[in-house]
Amino acid sequence: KQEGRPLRQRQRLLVVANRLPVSAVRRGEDSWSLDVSAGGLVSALLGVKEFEAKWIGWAGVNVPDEIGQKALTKALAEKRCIPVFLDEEIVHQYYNGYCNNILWPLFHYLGLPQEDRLATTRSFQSQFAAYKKANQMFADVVNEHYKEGDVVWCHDYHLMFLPKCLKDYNSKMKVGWFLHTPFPSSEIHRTLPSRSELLRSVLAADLVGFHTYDYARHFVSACTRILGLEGTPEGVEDQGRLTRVAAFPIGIDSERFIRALEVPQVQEHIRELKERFAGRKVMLGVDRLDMIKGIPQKILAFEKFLEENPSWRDKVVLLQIAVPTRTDVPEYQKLTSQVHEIVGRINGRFGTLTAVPIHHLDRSLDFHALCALYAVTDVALVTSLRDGMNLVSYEFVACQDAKKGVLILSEFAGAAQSLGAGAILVNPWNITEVANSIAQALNMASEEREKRHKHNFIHVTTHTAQEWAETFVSELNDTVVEAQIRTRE
Ligand code: ADQ
Repeated sequence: KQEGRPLRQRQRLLVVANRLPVSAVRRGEDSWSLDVSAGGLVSALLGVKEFEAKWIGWAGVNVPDEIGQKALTKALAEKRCIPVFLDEEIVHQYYNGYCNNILWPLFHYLGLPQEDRLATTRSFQSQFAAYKKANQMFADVVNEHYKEGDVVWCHDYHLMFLPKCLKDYNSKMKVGWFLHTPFPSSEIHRTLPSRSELLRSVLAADLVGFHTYDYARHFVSACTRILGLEGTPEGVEDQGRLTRVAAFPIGIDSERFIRALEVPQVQEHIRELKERFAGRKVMLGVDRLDMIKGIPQKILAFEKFLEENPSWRDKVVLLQIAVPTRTDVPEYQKLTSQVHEIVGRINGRFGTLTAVPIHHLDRSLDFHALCALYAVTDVALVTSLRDGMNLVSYEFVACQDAKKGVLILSEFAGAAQSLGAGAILVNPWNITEVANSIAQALNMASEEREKRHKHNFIHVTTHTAQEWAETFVSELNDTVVEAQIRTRE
């Protein structure tokens, strides 16, 4: 990665993502209440001070009437957000269908949907058509608000068709695209019926970014093998035009977590949790309830650990906080019941009248409660089957400077490449290996814990979300400037 050169003052950055960072609730015909989420991406982009960032995306609600749309647009403008209105049918076909049922599992090596092949093939075509239509609707809104000199940063697998739509409008628009998931091996990507069209569209961007060098390499291989283009150390070349491809590993706003630990409310939570679990080691899992997170595998590994280590049975507790997502997709409903069944069985098997080994919560926790949990944890268990990066592992490390707990981390999470030296890396499919790692983590001597924690803490506090955003945007600016110089020459 290049060192960021000084950025121009107050250039506008249009951030385009499927979802806006707000939840909108309708209070009346023309009134809305908005709740701005304080996730990593939001704080990362607020941190890029040289830019005036505006968000463009879907507000997550269906607003069929003009009065409602106008009122929501006005309310969002105060939060520097611009809505894209998608109707229910488009959301069903584009978001639940093509994005979450096709691209998401494919990019995480879970393959294309296999049941009822014919129906899938038919719906595949209509879902891809809806995907392109939705991307065009995003492009229309970007184009309407774009001013010369703006930089446009498109996010994630929902918007792979967007770079092409934008360049069709205006070839001089500076367009970057970043993928938050893994990009799979080209052998996986080539099973996708729309493989070439999506690759070509992404290549229309000036800069294409991934979390890890491996994902970037897979993308370049897909372009060379499937499209027959030339891969260079800089990216992909097509008829003299270079699309720069590089790795930009994301981070978190670590200061926000570290500061939170000083808040009286968080300290009170910490005291309560310590009291509640006194005499027991606390193990923690925090995940969206998604098949990629390997939650059943994690719980089965914990069961195996209890089976093989009877002396630990009343001395350790696993807290699994799993926030439900995509609840209208049947596979996610099945996963919820599967997890409940396994947890019930294990608690029945190893629980006593006064204590159970697993506390499983199907919900999200507020920021302060989450920080307190991270702080009291002895061992965090991140066992994703695949994960673009995994920010939970970063958040845990940021909150552990006092305790110096152990991170068990899947080797298939992007974070394994940055936190691997401090964590215990595991293959989440190997239940015995994960069970042994739990024993290793719980028995680890304090000097080793300190050494491992220090390594990871330095990484998490220096490779922040803000640095990630600045580097990407600065490199995007440079790429386009270079392209313009080439044209002038
Ligand atoms: P996600 O798949 O959502 O993100 P992750 O990176 O772990 O995964 O981020 C999840 C966020 O949600 C974290 O900030 C976490 O604190 C929060 N969260 C999860 N469960 C929660 C709960 N029960 N209660 C409260 N908060 C909860 C996608 C990719 C990742 C990539 C990120 C960023 O799948 O691989 O790291 O984008 O690029």
